[in-house]
Amino acid sequence: MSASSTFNTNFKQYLISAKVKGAGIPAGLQELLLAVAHTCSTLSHEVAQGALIGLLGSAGTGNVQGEVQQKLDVIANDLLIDGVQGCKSLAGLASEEMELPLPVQGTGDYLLLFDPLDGSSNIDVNVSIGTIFSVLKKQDPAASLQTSDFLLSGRHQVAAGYVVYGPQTTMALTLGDGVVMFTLNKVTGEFILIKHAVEIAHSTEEFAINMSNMRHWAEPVRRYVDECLAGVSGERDKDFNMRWIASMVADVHRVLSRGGIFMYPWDQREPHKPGKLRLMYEANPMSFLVEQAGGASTNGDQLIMDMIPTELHERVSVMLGSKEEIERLQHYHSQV
Ligand code: P6P
Repeated sequence: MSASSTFNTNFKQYLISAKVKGAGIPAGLQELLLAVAHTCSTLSHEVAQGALIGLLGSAGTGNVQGEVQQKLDVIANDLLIDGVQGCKSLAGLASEEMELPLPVQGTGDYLLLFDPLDGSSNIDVNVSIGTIFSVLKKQDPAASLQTSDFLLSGRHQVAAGYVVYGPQTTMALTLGDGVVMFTLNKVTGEFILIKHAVEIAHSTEEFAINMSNMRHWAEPVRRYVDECLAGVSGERDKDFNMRWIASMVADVHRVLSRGGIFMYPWDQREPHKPGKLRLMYEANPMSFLVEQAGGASTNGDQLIMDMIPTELHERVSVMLGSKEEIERLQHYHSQV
């Protein structure tokens, strides 16, 4: 039996048949998610061309985060805006690459937030990068779009996912009733269902963190990592492996695929900033996926999806993955 004959549900067929708490997926949400998926299929092709079509390197511009934009950052942002703004169900969108939200012509009440191309520092060295997206519902559909419409906790997400552009282009998605994965068939341009009911093992022997920042970490993180490094002769009675791809989408995809813990915690390099990663369009969608897969996600003091945002581009300390590891880290933070 050829591999392809065992996977024959495309993204549209999945959305039509999916049920969340017994109810079907609203047509407007299906429309929006199909538009995101179609755009990411196009983006996958662009990313794969790289230097061949002059897409590597800096765009020579900066974003609201004060970061140098890569050419593909700008292209990805423009493609996503063009790809979804025709969706009647969309009320507005927000992007890591734009200071303010963008009202759209749609008359619906969905709000789309995205990091169009996360991990862009890896673009020029051919390491996996990805698109992260989150969908909220505007609480007051009749009113004109305000930034405050987006400032909802992660518990309000109705959908979240990522597309990782790696050896395969794979999408992970949650609609609030588990996590599913699709791989892009690059011949047909369709995302094909490859995995139902993704689950993260509650314990792990693998951690992911940028070790070069060790001297800057807060004590609870230092204690957790030291115990991992002490291995079988230390507190944990087992040896650990370490990974760091420096592309959140790729690191989180590994955690969803084989367990583990991903950390980008607060550190004292910029003490006034709570962390490097952004709450609304990186931490919240990834936390939704991880919780739906049986894991947990914290900033050390509280679950990330319980956090009430105060600004669109706010940053957050992120520790997510296998539940027992997150509980251990939360316990260490509670002792400070
Ligand atoms: P560092 C990519 O730039 C990113 O925002 C995340 O995708 C990734 O986890 C992190 O930054 C990597 O940061 O400091 O290790 O380069």
